[in-house]
Order: sequence, then C-alpha cells, then structure tokens
Amino acid sequence: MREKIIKTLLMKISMLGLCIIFGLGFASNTLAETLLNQPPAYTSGYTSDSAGDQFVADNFVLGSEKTINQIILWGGYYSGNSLPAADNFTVIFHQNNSGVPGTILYERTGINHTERTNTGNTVYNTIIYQFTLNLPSPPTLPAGTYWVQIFGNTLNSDDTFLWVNGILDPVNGIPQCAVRHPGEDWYKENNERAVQLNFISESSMGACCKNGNCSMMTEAACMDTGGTWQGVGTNCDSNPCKQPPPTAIPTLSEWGMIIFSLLLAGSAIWMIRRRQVS
Ligand SMILES: [Ca+2]
Ligand SMILES: [Ca+2]
Repeated sequence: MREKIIKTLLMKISMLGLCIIFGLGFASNTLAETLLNQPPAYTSGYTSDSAGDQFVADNFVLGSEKTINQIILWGGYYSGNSLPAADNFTVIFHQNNSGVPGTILYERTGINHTERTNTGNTVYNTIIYQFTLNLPSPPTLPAGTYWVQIFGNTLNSDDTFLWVNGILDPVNGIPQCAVRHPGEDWYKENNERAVQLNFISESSMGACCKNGNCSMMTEAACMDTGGTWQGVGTNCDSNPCKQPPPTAIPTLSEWGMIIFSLLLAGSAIWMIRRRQVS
C-alpha cells in the first residue's frame, strides 16, 4: 500500500516536472510570424550593391496589416569572400507599381546583422551566409502587394554583395523578382530572392550585450552571437552593457626592473671605464 502511494507520488512529481519543463519551453518560445518564406536555392544569384552596378528586389503579398521587424536573407561577398566585421545593408520597401517596385515606403541604411552564420554552401565561389537583420523603426504595412529591395554597401572592399536565388513562397510570394541598373528602369527576372520577412513579438525581445555594445534581439539570437542576454523586456536605452575594461598601460614587472637597473649599472660602469681609458 505504502509502496503504491510512493509510486503514485513519484509519478505525479515527474509529471509536474515535465509540465514545468514544457511550460518553460513554451514560455521562452519566440512569438514569431513569418510573412514571406523563401529559403535559399544555392543555384545562382544577383549582386545587389550600391558599390556595384545592380540592385534587386522581390515581391510579396500581405493579407492584412503587418509589421515587419526582422529580415533573414542569404548571400555573401562576391567573389573574394572578404567578410566585413559589420555588414552595411540598405533595406527599402516599395509600393507595387504595375508589377515593378514603385514609391518608397521605408528606407534604412547602415543595417548590420544581429546574426550571421555560414551555411556551408557556395554560389560562384562565394561563401553563402544567413544574415538576420533587425529593422530600426520597423514599418507597418496595410494589406497589399509590396517589394523588398536589399543591397550591400561595400565601398571599402573589392567584393560586391551577392543575394542568392530562393524558392518561391507558395502563399505570400509572387513569381519573378525585379532588377535595376543605376539610372535605368526596373525589369523582371524569372526567379526569386532568398529572403524571409518576419514579425518577432516585442514581448520576446530584450537587450543583448556583447563587448560593451547593446542591441535588441531575441534570447536565441543573443545566445547564437555569444552575447549576454539581459532578459525579456529589457532595452538598450539605459545602456545596460558593462564597458570592456580599458587596456592596461604596460608596466615593468619586478624582474624587468631588476634587469633594467642591472643594464643601467652595467652601461654606467662601462662609460666610467671608457672615460678612464681615454
Ligand atoms: Ca565593393
Ligand atoms: Ca517574387
């Protein structure tokens, strides 16, 4: 009888444990909504760069009003793979103008990645990375058809940002993408860009510290970049990140001082002797 009670109790405790583990798992889950999902095809790509001669954009549909605050895209630095410490992307959302990009609704430049991972794939000898970008002052767009244009700004390197082809999102994607050369009109091409447009709930965002720098991201993204997660709901306004200690001014160690004084004494003796000789 007692054994049975203990067994039941143990079962209840382990069930409770499982509930807690699952509960925590769900609680820390990121509340995310993917508004366009076009994974990379790794077959080909287009350069899209202010320091190149080409820009590309891709089209999508929103069924209702949505905020887009995160972009994941796939590409690399063609063709020398000179990976900058900080990426410099420009993101533009356009209205649709008879099947090509039209009026600009949102434009931000100088966007760095919050996550950047090597996919292990190459296109045109270019290492392809998965870049996660958090959009500053994210746009909220009503239901409709839009274009997202993304390009690198690689003025300081010989490489050019390459945005690889993607697989068409059967729900929110629209076949074809658009290409433009400086000073010319947009024209269509028969493929898609590798891109994901997301809405990540603010309630799952928090401050992430790395090397004294603060940026807003999800816990998973913070862990991936090797940062220190400050918790849900924290922000960078109060600069919660400890500044790295200032570089120490090199000082002579005790041994160094002993050797230094011996050298000094030695050269003094040598000087005196030389004077005595002359
Ligand atoms: Ca360049
Ligand atoms: Ca498309």
